Amino acid sequence: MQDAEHFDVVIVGAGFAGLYLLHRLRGQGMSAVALEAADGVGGTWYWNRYPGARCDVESMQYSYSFDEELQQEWRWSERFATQPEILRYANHVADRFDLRRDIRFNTRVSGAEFDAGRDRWTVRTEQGGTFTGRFCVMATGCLSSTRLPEFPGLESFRGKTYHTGQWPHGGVDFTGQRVGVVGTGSSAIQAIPVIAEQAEHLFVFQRTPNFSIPAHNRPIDEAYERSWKDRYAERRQQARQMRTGIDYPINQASALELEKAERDRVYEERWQLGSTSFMAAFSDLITDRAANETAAEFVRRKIRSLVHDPAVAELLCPDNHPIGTKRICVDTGYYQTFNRDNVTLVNLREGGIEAITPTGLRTAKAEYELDSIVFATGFDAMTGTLLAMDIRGSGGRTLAEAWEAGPVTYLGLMVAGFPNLFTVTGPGSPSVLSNMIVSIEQHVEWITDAMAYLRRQGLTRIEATEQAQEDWVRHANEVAHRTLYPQANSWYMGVNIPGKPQVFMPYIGGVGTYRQICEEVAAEGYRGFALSGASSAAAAE
Ligand code: N01
Repeated sequence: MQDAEHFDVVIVGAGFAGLYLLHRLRGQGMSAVALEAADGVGGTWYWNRYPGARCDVESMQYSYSFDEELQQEWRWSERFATQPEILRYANHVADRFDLRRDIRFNTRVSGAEFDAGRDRWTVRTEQGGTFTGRFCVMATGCLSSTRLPEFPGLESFRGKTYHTGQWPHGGVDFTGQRVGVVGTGSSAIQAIPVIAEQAEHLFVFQRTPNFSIPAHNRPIDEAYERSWKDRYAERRQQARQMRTGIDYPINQASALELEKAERDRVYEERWQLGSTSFMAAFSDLITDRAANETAAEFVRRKIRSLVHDPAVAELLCPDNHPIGTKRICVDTGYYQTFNRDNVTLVNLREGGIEAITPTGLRTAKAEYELDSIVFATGFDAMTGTLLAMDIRGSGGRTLAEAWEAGPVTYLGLMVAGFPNLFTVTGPGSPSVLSNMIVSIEQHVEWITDAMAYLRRQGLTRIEATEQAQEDWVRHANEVAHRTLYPQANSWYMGVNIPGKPQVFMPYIGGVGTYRQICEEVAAEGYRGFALSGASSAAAAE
């Protein structure tokens, strides 16, 4: 066993959260190390290298705002950046701020334990390392544990299999191949049009059709770039106050106030604008089923107009959830891809996947010969990565025990019984419902400010109280159930993982509102957190 290494803060993960944490903590004169399972920085953008992968938040907004020179100097090439460009950006940030020297790559954390006598965390890695810190921050991302359903016969398949979330670094050439894609979520909807251009034949295995809005991606021209950079401070500030953390036009009117023709004109404008701002066409789309249905039906009409074969179009029309209650997808030519001769949509509702065979895939209705299978089957979202580690708080209680009935947190930042352990964009915070970089910056700043506050006060421990956690969970549930979101079988609800407790995990109160609550909590001396000091010897460590 290697000797333990000691820091003020142990960070798990070197994605966008881990990188900014390192930078901020260094600025505060605190020692920190980031433990990263991959051999490079970037988190989500390191792993998700599937064809067509790009962000569905505009590049000018999906980027750090903490450094004026960085945001002025970095130049995005497209309205929606590709995965390679975002990864280049993450690497640029790591180099620019000289962060790599505090990152241990190829280092996967297996567990973390709180020592209540010394107010310190001991973090262990699969590689045999031990790291201790006054604080431990889980910057582990929300979509970092891939999910591959247990298809019988998977290991018998003689071709190649891939998961979108663990894509080979060298890329994959599907030329001349019969390819199957399982799943039709955001990842699949981006990958399918690109794979279809390469493969000899593509079979898309769909269980649930999803709503997708065109990206209308384009290169960023000088004028557009200037329209952001000349007013960056103001526009970033605006984004921080928005419900989603994205600065886009919001219509405060109800969808039901207008005549159909006028309402459709508004939807058409949004469709032309593209991307997730479609859901801001009216104010009541996520709270009123009738209003929501007008938007859903507009998109279904679009699908019917884009897809030539009426039977295929009908299969692609979502029919079992309100629009937006599963993460809305953003695509480039997704629906049109089904007009290609080399693409077949297979409806798994007529009979699901029974087995993977040595030569392909068998459903209850037919057998498909395949050279490669791409599983775009998603993630054990928000809690999967945290619960994969053996995390033990006060009295040795595990996080798995604390979250047996679903994740509970105070503000998505801390869990009662786990002092000095923070989660970035954890369950109970806006997280996956928001522009992740905006939420990451807010969390990192709040967390590091809290650490600095403790230090100034000569304190060594911060912990969410049971009461504050209970109140927050109740509030978060109430807000969620005022919306249509819990009506969908989504990964937000944990439905995609067998046995996972079904609770709505992110906080839907909005990024702006949430930020204000966090600021008030801090201004009131960290209301709802118990702050204390250890012995003077421990405090000096
Ligand atoms: O995963 P998903 P994802 N048999 O869980 C299907 C973010 N993201 O990787 O709906 C057959 O959404 C499953 O079917 P069903 C974004 O937040 C962002 O696509 O369960 N099918 C579904 O179709 C997103 O929401 C970006 O019936 C099975 C699919 O697999 C999140 O990541 C890009 C099955 C899984 O879809 C996750 O997206 C990509 C089975 N046994 C991702 N099991 C952008 O920023 C599962 N499925 C653009």
